[in-house]
Amino acid sequence: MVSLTGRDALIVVDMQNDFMPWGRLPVPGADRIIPEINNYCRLFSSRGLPVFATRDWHPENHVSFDINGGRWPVHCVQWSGGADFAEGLELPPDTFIINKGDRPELEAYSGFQGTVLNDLLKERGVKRVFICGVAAEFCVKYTCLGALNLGYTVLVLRDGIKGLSSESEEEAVGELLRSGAVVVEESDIVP
Ligand code: VGL
Ligand code: ZN
Repeated sequence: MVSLTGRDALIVVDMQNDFMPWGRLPVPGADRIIPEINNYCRLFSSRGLPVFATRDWHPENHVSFDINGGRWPVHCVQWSGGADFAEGLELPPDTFIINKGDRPELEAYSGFQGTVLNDLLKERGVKRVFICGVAAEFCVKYTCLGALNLGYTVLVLRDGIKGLSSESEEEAVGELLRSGAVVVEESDIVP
């Protein structure tokens, strides 16, 4: 069991329309974790704990797009509907929004890469981060590894992540466990 403390924060990774089944880079079943993530948002927010939401925020000429020689279909283009937070996602009004991948020449899977996320967490005295979102093998995994490298205790919310396939999702969770993350689900958290 895990009890929430004043040094905890929630990080919601890339819950945007383009990663939903109706989007341009769909993560199968990503919409099914929306209710769970809404629960986590309510839980943290009702305790006065900060909620951060990362957002893939690419310019049209981004290096990760297939049309520009990269490996992904065009997705999460700045200011497009696909880059909006997923329909049905209920982020608290005071959520800190962290844009990433906004430079044409740089891929940024981690929410810490090229952002002020670490500074904001430090300012708030956060020591432990609870991480959920998509895609488990990419932005969730690299955000978790980034947090571990920066010295945070990382709790992966197992019922709040979704991968491109269940096999690679499981693999990502295994890698995070071996890297020192803790894996929990909602019933493990004492509110
Ligand atoms: C992501 C592929 C490309 C992610 C972002 O959010 O996991 N995956 N850009
Ligand atoms: Zn991207």
